[in-house]
Amino acid sequence: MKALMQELRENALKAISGADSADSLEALRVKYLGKKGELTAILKQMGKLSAEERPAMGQLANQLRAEIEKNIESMRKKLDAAALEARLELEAVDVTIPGDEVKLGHKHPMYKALDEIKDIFVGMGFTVLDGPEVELATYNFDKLNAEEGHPSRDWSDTFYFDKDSRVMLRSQTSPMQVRAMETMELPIRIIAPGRVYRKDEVDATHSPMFHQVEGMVIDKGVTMADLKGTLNTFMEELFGEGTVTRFRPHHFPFTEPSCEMDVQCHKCGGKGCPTCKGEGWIEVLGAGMIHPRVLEMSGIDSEEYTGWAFGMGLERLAMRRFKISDLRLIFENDVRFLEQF
Ligand code: 2NL
Repeated sequence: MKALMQELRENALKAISGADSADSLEALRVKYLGKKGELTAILKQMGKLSAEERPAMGQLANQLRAEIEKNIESMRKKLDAAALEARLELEAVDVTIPGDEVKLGHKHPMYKALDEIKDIFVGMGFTVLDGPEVELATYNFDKLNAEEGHPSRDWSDTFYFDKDSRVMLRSQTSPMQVRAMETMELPIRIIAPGRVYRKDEVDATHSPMFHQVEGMVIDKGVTMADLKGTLNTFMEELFGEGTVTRFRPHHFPFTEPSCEMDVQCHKCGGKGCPTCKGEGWIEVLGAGMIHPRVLEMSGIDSEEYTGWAFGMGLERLAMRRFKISDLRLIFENDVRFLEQF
């Protein structure tokens, strides 16, 4: 029996040291120490031994079991460590390798200018509106007091979708303001920025698609003084404190009286230079007191309420703000141009 156990020990320890996985290790444990394993088989022969021999043999068997278990356990630890090592190696990340460069874009200069404009008006309590670019002539012209035959309604100026000239690409963002007058509760303080379309040939100052920011205030007791005060504040916020402005009389069908607003040339301080084409002043927007008929057409009592409105071209403002010389640069989206802002 002793010889059998000796043989089992040698075989078992050799097999365990050669095991290559937790599974094969478990199989060896069953093979040698399991209920139907080799050690059990040997112990079954204990009956053949004399009473004096049995305790010593039993002790030997227990020692052998303990030794094999210890070997299995230490081999299991070795295999676990090796497996972990292998996984770590496989999943290793070299944090010193330079990363792939992520090319981040940024806002278009014109939309940067628009963000500044929105911030200024929101700061003065205005709400920013958004609306459709395909419009009804009713909202683009009729309700703005631009009656049939008005030059801006001409087919050579406006993109129509139908032969009756009722559906069109909006030529100004006023339709949104008309919808606001019809639906919003008074008083109203809004700006309406967005794309507008007119049949213009492309050159350094014209494009068939451009951007406008319109705005209006309607309340009881609103006067031309509010118009001038608000727009002066706006220009100072946008172009800096001390910006000098002036208002000249003008004509629009939807406002009465109407005016245009100029900003004194920042380059020459009003003396006249190439930037202001020798004028000393740069025209920045059109504005006026909303025509009573326009208020009435949208259901507002012009005896009780008055209001003022303005409209300005966003591209021209951005060109001035960022010293851009040609309108086409704004739309071509040449990265070499855009990267400068
Ligand atoms: C310009 C002039 C202007 C308005 C737009 C407006 C809108 C409504 C009622 C009354 Cl709903 N007026 N808008 C008023 C005055 C001038 O734009 O030169 N834009 C580039």
